[in-house]
Amino acid sequence: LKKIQHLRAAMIQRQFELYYQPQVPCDGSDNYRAEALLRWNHPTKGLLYPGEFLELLESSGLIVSLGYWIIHQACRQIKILQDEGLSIVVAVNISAKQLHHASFYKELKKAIKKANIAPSSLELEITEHCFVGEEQSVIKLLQKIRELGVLVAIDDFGSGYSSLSYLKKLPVDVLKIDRSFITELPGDTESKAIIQSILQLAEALDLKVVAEGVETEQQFRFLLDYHCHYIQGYIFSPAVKFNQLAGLLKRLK
Ligand code: G
Ligand code: G
Ligand code: MN
Ligand code: NA
Repeated sequence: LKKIQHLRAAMIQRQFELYYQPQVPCDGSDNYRAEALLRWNHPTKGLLYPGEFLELLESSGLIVSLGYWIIHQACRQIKILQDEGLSIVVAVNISAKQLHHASFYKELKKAIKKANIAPSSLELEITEHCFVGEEQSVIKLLQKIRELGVLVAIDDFGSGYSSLSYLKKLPVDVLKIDRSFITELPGDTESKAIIQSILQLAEALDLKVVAEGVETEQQFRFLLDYHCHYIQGYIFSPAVKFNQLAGLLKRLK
């Protein structure tokens, strides 16, 4: 309970911050992309990662209101980058609780309008947990979100129960290959086969693929050889503060 109060106080005192990790296009184009990742500037413990507080944010329900701040903040920061002449897509993680909240669509629309950005510069990363028990309503919601022009990505793809048939029904634009498969490259035959099939499937369904957690030259090579679209990982950069992002993206191009 005390911990929940700390979280609430942290929100009020604006101790949360969005960091950004580049997703580098494999074709050398300037289609810049980045994933927004939440950080907590704790007054005594220093910089905290979601692993230390996300579960409590979710179980307490605080993720809903903080989540709206996250979306608004990402939209404002997209606008700043666009005003600097950078065309970028920013992906924001959305928990099941946020997506299922009654005002989600309305708030999303409001954030985009208020920041005055193109809806297509925002992407929502959802996981398969979002569909559990709510499949039809979530599909309808995602359809509306995509009609607005916002992009939708499936995060941690391949790690859950996603069967291939369900992809047919899902209104999505991007698959993010789960990091566990990338980690096992290049040695692991099964991981290789799974990544190859995800890339083939994506091509057939006209989806883009982001590989995350890419750390080594060999992993990068493999993904290039099999025509992955975007690479995210420490091989290029960890998530950085917003004010470092534009310079970083230009250097990485
Ligand atoms: O860098 P990393 O430790 O930031 O992030 C760990 C996990 O925390 C990510 O896999 C992601 O699912 C989750 N996460 C990070 N930022 C956010 C956020 O802004 N909102 C939500 N709902 N989850 C986030
Ligand atoms: O939401 P999601 O699980 O996609 O968030 C990405 C997570 O992966 C974040 O915690 C981020 O810090 C982490 N990450 C990003 N790139 C790498 C990497 O190259 N190696 C490892 N170990 N983690 C990474
Ligand atoms: Mn993610
Ligand atoms: Na992920």
